[in-house]
Amino acid sequence: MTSFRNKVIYQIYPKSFQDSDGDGVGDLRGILERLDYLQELGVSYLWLTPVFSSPQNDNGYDVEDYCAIDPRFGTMADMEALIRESSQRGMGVMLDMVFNHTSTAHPWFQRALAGEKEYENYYIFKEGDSKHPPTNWQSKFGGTSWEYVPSLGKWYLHLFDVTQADLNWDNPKVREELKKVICFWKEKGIQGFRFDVVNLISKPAIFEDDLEGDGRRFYSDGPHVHEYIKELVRDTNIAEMVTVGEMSSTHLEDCIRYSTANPQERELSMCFSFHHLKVDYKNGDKWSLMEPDRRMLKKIFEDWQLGMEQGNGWNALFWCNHDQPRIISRLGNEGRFWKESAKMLAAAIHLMRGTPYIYQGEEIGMTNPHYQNISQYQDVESLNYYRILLEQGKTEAEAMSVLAARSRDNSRTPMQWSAEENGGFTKGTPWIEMADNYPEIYVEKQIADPDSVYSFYKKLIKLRKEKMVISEGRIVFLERDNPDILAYQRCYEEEKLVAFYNLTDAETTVLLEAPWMNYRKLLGNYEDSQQSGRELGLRPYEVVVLEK
Ligand code: TEU
Repeated sequence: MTSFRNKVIYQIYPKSFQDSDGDGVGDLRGILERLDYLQELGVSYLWLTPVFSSPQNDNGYDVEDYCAIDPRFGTMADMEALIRESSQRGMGVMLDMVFNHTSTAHPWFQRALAGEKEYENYYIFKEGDSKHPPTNWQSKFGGTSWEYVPSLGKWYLHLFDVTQADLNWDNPKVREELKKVICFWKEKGIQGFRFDVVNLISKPAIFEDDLEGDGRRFYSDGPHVHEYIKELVRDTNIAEMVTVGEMSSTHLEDCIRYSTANPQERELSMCFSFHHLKVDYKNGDKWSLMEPDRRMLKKIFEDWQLGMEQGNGWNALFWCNHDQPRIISRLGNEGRFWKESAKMLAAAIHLMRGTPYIYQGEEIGMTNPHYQNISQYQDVESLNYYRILLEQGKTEAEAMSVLAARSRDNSRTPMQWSAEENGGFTKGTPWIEMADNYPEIYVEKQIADPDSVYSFYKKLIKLRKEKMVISEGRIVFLERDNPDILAYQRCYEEEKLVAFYNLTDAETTVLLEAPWMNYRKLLGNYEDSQQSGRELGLRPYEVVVLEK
């Protein structure tokens, strides 16, 4: 049940991983070609973002048929081969269940539009006049979260794109339909599930304006969310599988419940929360730039690590995914200390309490692409906000610099495999432009190099499998008032680790406690160590991990 604690999960964004047929879009056969690479890296599960039949307005998070593969990605036979071949290599495939909403192209929504009352009740339709949306709630992608349907005289709720209509989980028929989807994929041999924005599924009984915000406080960790997740897990019998919920604007107390190890209260294996990735949002606004607040970052790690440990919950540990800019470009250094910062940031989360996730390309230190032109961006959210930023009075250059830091496309550039044209991703034209540094940063170059970022990730994955202190140990934070150094101790019975991370590009020192003087160095990102007596010197972005 807790077998995921010593494993590492690898996230694949299929559209940008490997193209096998030259159409510029990655596909399932492309993933098949790269399974040996993933096995060699040592990861245990492959989470694929949605490959279901979809109009692709939100790159597959707008699902039209949960039980069919989109032809852009391949066929059901390809998916079956992927499940089989991954399993032969000791890896399980996890699929991404987008159950908060469907595409408006989904037959359920189409039947609702055609006037079938039964299907109208699959979604959240509200009466109202065409001029006034039912509430002032905002879509996560900008603008109102309601769309008016003249033929019905009603509005429907879409927390994301206008083509992503929110499902009505209060309707038991909807819950039954979604359980069938889980069972369908379980029978195919899927080993785990990621649930997209699953803490948004339960909407309040009364819909009212949010006078303090954009509406999220009414539906994030909503009234029946725990009940609905428990029911879904119980009725599909997936309690023993690896499951992770993506929790948007969530609370610690709820995440403890979502991921509790208590079998009577079983919901999911673990949670993604995002508070640690908002420490560079000015006033909490993703579209206002600010230098990262490291004090806040450390405080969030402390609260969530200790809180989840005390509450017997479990964190998903991650810096990167398909919605986040690359971490090196954000908290690390793309220039002189590229390699050091990539390794330091990797160790910082891989040695914490939780299950680490690697997002494709993170293991070779991929960076943001530095797009210069708005035509290079593809993402619906980026294009919406570009327009909104201009409407707010920003210049084009200002809006472009915000996108360069914040766009989801920063992580969606193709995987950099080799020195070939397009990094070996495709023989055609990539659907989205490569990052500018693809001729320098690529897999082939790093595989053979024991000092590479790739080799360091491989070591971290191996260490987690070998050492109970990493997978099971308690955590205690050190250097708590020092904004520049993240430091913690892990303890499991007699095993002990102490880890120091210089989060900055300036040299600094820490004072070792007497017992640590006899510890041996387990891991680092500089060849030698700078220790004299009790003083340990830390160079830019240096990590030092000592073991008893
Ligand atoms: O993301 C949910 C989500 O709220 C964010 O990460 C979102 O991208 C961000 O708040 C916008 O600023 C999930 C998926 O990971 C994402 O790709 C989908 O677009 C979204 O749900 C809708 O399904």
